Amino acid sequence: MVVHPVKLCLFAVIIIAVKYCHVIYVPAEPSITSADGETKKESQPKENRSISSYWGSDAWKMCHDPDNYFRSTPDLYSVRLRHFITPLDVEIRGYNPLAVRIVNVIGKSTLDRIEQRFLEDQPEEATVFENGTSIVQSSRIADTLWVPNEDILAITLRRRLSQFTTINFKNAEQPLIMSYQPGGHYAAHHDCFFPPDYWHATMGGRVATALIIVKKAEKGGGTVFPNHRTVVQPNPGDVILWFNLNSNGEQENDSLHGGCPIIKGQKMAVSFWIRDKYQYDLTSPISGKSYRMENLFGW
Ligand SMILES: O=C(O)CCC(=O)C(=O)O
Repeated sequence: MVVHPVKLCLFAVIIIAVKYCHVIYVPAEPSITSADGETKKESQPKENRSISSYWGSDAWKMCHDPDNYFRSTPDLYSVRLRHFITPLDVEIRGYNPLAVRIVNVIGKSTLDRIEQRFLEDQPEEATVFENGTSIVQSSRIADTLWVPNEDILAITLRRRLSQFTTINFKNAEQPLIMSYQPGGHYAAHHDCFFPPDYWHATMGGRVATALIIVKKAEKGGGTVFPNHRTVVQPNPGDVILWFNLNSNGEQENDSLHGGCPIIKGQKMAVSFWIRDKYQYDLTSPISGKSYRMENLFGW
């Protein structure tokens, strides 16, 4: 059989194209829009710095010796809420501003749903907000997944958190699931933005942060509050909640906090950054003062 030379050429072109198509087809670098409304490139080169260089030596030391700081017995409260049968166990880690650990308030089936969602979806490299844009930087190493506010999982979590605090979780950013592996961390930082971010005008500043613990690392991975001189080593189902702003909307400097480096195992948590507009049930302490337990729990 004689094959026509034109057909032969065509056939050869197809074979080469199929074999090397990954060279010919270069997809555009994907971009995503983060919660702060900024568009960022997904892959950016990371700078070559050790993670310890992002930490103050004090906080670094605390992260690596958490028991020493955990032992500094926190005040324990048993908070009785009218609509709850059993009281809540609340451990106070700082008063000015308030930083608490609320013990075992998220059920196992909800934690499983969060983890499942993270595994099934497409997490991204974590970013930090700097000079008005979100960038990938080694001061924060984690994989993250935003859950849209209208998603049933976000609705379930907001509803649950609203049951035991006076905070209006409807005026929070969409929840962010974070997974830290060994070497992962989030260096000490403040959660509010100066200058204000994209959402400030409509939602207000980040008055408080609620962190749901989904999985606990085997070693490392506590949440450190260097100025409160405490490292919280929570368990799955716990919520750590702290205030970033005072009642005048000014930054609480001692709300400085970070996710300690993971030495072994995996940590998974969900962050809710709560904005200060429409917080009608969160009564304010007198002007310029820190929020207190009675504001948070509505006594
Ligand atoms: O993972 C942690 O322990 C800290 C998380 C954190 O810093 C944040 O949500 O702002």
